[in-house]
Amino acid sequence: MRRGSWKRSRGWIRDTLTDLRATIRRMNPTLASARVLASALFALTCAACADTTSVAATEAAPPGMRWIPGGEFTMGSDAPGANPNEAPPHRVRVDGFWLDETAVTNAEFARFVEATKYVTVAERPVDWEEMKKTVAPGTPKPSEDMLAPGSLVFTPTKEPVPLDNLYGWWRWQHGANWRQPEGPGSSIAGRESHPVVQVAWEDAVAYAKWAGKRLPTEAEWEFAARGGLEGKRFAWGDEFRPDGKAMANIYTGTFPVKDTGEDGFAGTAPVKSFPPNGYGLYDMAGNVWNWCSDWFRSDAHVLAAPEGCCQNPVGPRDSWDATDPLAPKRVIKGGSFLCCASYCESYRPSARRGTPPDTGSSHVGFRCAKSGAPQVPGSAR
Ligand SMILES: [Ca+2]
Repeated sequence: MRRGSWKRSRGWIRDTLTDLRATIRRMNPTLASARVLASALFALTCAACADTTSVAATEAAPPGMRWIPGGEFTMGSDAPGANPNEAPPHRVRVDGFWLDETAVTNAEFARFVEATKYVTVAERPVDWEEMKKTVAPGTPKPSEDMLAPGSLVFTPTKEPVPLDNLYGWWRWQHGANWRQPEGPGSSIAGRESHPVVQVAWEDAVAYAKWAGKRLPTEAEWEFAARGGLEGKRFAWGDEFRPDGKAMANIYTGTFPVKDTGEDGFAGTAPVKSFPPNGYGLYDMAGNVWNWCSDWFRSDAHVLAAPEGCCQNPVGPRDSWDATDPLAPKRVIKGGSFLCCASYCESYRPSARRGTPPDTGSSHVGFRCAKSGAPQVPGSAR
């Protein structure tokens, strides 16, 4: 992966602020200081812009990708149960594009790392001499232990807890990364065909560039997730379990105490474990969230709707989350194995969430898109 000096500097700033934020979060659970740092990070990054990696119109079907024909659709939802950030629904058009039929797997990510020696955000050590240049003068150096790399790991609670505090079931785990998603002692052995997790947005972008691809926009992702259906609650229709059949890997049981695995899996599932949608895409609902290229704004649809039908929207120019206004976030879509109707029904195509781009976790992965055209229209279907 080649990176220019400016991008290298920006990436370094993001990395160091990421780790410092995690450190301060440990020292100050209120997260107040972390939000100050997040605000600084926001000032150092530019407005969202689509990476328009493209292919010639005559290029053969990329392996493992599906041609999404494009068209006009209703993005978002105000149906019962939809979150406020999904409204109002509004018309959007997207051009045809290629999309990975599955999330990027551990095996695929391992090939990328082997070829490039890439080190993910969660694996990088913190260089205090560099970091302190980006924080307020006089900021004391955290202890070496606090500066250790790590990531967020889902941890079941011993008993039911109020569902309004996600820190009840997420913990910062030193040593957690894509190779050992639950921290030291865990591994991806036997999970080669599972989606890679513990990847930050920056890691996903790096993989995509290496693969000659890009992340999908939120509009592309939602269009693709709908599988050619219009206005349906789920990627396959309006009934969650048609004929009693599990269609997605979600959380079954009492969240976040016990995942019963009633749908066949507690935790991530191998890709292609559930039926594909109308475009031949797997796991566009559940299993792992997918990073998108857009900045996240909780009012993005409110801002977009009055503009009329938008062609290939790339999302807002900046990030804003009404519930966490100082932390910049990127869009994630699709929900995960941790979603359930009692907590968040985010395996609906319109569901959306923002996540800090420097933050990986054990239920967020990604898949890649590619602009262009099929070799023969319809041949990839
Ligand atoms: Ca499950």
